[in-house]
Amino acid sequence: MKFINILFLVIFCTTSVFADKNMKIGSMGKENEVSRVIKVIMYDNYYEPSSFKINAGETIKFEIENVGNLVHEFNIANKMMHIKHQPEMEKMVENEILLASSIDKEKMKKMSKIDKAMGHSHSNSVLLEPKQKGKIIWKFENAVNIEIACNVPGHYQAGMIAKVDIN
Ligand SMILES: [Cu+2]
Repeated sequence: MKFINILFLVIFCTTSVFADKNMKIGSMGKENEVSRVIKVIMYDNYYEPSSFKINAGETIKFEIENVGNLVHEFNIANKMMHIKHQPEMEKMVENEILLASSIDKEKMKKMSKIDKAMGHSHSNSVLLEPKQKGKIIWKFENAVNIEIACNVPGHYQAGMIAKVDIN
C-alpha cells in the first residue's frame, strides 16, 4: 500500500514538473484579477471570434455559449496537449458519455470513479451541450503555440481551432 502511494507521488510529481517545463500554458485565474471579459460563441464547428490577442500576464474571463447543434469544447492548451486529449474524448464517445448533442452526466460521474479522464474536469477546458453557457478564468503567460480548440472527435480535424497570440 505504502509503495503504491509513493509510486503515485513520484508519477504525480514527475508529470507536474513536466507540465511546468514543457507545457507552459498559463494557469487558472482568479475572479478579482480579471482584466478583460471576452464573449465567445461556439458554432458547428468554429469559434467566434476565431482568434485572440492577449498580453502576457493578463487574466481573461471567457464567457462561452454554445449555439450549435453539437456538443463543443473550449479548451486552452497547446497542440501537443490537444492531440493527447483527443483519445480521452474518443473514449468518452465509446463509453456513450459524450453523445453528438448531449453529455450523459450520470454516466460521466460513474465512469470518472474508475477512470479520472472520463470526468473531463480540467480548469483549462469546458465542455458544453447545445444552448449551454460556461466560463473559464485563465491567466496567460508568455507561452507559444497556444490554441483554443475543440477535441470532440472530428472537430479539431474540421478546424475548430482558434489561434491565441500572446505578446
Ligand atoms: Cu466541437
